[in-house]
Amino acid sequence: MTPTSQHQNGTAPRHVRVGIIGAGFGGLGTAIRLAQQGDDDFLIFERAADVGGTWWANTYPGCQCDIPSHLYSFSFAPNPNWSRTYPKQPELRDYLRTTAEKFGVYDRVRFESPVTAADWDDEAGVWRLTTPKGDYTADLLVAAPGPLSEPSIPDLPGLETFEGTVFHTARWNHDHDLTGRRVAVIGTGASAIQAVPEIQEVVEHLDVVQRTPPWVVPHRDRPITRAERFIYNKVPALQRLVRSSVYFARELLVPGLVYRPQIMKVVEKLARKHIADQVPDADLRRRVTPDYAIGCKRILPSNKWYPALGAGNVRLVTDAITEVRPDGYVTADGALHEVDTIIFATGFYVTDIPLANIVSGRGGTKLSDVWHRSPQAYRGTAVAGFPNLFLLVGPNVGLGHNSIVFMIEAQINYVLDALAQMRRRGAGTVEVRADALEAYNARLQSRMGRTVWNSGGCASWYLDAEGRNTTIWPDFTFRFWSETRRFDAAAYELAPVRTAAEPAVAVAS
Ligand code: N01
Repeated sequence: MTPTSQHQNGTAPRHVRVGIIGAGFGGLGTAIRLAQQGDDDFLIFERAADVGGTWWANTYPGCQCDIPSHLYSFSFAPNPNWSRTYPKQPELRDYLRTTAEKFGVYDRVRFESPVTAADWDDEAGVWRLTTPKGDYTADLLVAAPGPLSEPSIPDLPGLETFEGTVFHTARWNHDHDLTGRRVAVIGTGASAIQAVPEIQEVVEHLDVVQRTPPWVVPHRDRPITRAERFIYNKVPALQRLVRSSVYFARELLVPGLVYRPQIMKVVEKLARKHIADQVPDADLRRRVTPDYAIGCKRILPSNKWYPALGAGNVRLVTDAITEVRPDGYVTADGALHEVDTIIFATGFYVTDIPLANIVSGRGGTKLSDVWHRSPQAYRGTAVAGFPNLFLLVGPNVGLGHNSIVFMIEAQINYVLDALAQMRRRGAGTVEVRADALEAYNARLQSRMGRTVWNSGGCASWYLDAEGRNTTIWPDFTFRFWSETRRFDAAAYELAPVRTAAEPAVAVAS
């Protein structure tokens, strides 16, 4: 790669070969791999004040990854010193920061620099990036904003009249002491089941507002002993072995999730036993037992959720909220529930990610106008009409059962091979062909019908407004890995580097 940055007396470069949006696992991973191969002409644009992405933004009490530590980390940066089998948010945030520093990419991050517009300039063959701290151009744009980064708060009538404190789990208000408060947590997804047991212990009263009960299984989280850590430090191969066994154990869920949902009955039995063991009250047991197939929504591990719901200061509310008033909220049965704090654990914008509103491709077409809230991409990475744009954890790359870092690393391989092939072929732009994208998605969607996500009888954020699953990868993850090992140039139009005066000419692929 020919460095095109203009490092002038330490001032930021205005043009880079690769612009990266987001300093979470995706953005940092891309940067590190570029740096490792000597391509250092890149910058990361991050809206937050530090690296970490999800693991920087989510600081709610109890925030923890529900994928084991040894697997939920970069393959090229194992951490033999994880303190728990499932990492808590501060440790993950620190891991990402330490890794960015160790691999020398930390100072390539432009903090508090959200990209507010990314426009493809067809004349110049570059992406024009607008940030509050200056404008940039980039030959290639790697967008890794995170699929779960924009909190979604339901539009409840009267919410603006509420006189207490309101916030979302992903924007936790640490200045608001919950001790002795009357609190409502709305939502019972992955974030709620981690936060509720923590805050239940300090609040005076807690309402947990449930629309759909989650399936919850026993959690195998435990501290990793000093002896284990010592061994991982001395024998790295052992840690790799643990990582692989965790990975393959998780892949064992795929046949049930994707091919034969009946297989998931085994896991459902475990979850039902968990309810029977932890919920003595028959009425509560009935109300927390889901009526859809397990796996249809993310399966949540917790040993603390049901005991928290059964605590004396907690009430499970299952009537829908109809209105918010200055002193509380009203449910469909007409009851006013007086609270002074409302915490939304209501998830994120997923199928209508805000990034799609700020990225414009050929002819100024917005990504959101192409997707119409039903995103699709080729290999979850490329979109026709958007040259030199690579999405990380784009459509249908998400997982419920295994580590997303695995998928991210697969996509990074793909992007790096695209760059290598562009260089080899003298290409200035790559753009996926519309027919390749369409055929890829037709194939992908044809497999969705029988999956538990589509057939399990639940409504989840995996499905878009039309009921299309645009979120989850419907196969073994090693298949995604093998499909993205090489950049398949035949699915793309490649054009040489050109000047404004020259028309685009295809490069032989
Ligand atoms: O969000 P969610 P989350 N009225 O969308 C409810 C990842 N994650 O932040 O099920 C009432 O799962 C909604 O109800 P329903 C993980 O991938 C990972 O908890 O739609 N309720 C649901 O109960 C996860 O899947 C970790 O009927 C309303 C809840 O809000 C993803 O983040 C930890 C409502 C939203 O649940 C999102 O999790 C935490 C309304 N109007 C999160 N609107 C790890 O450990 C929504 N709800 C890796």
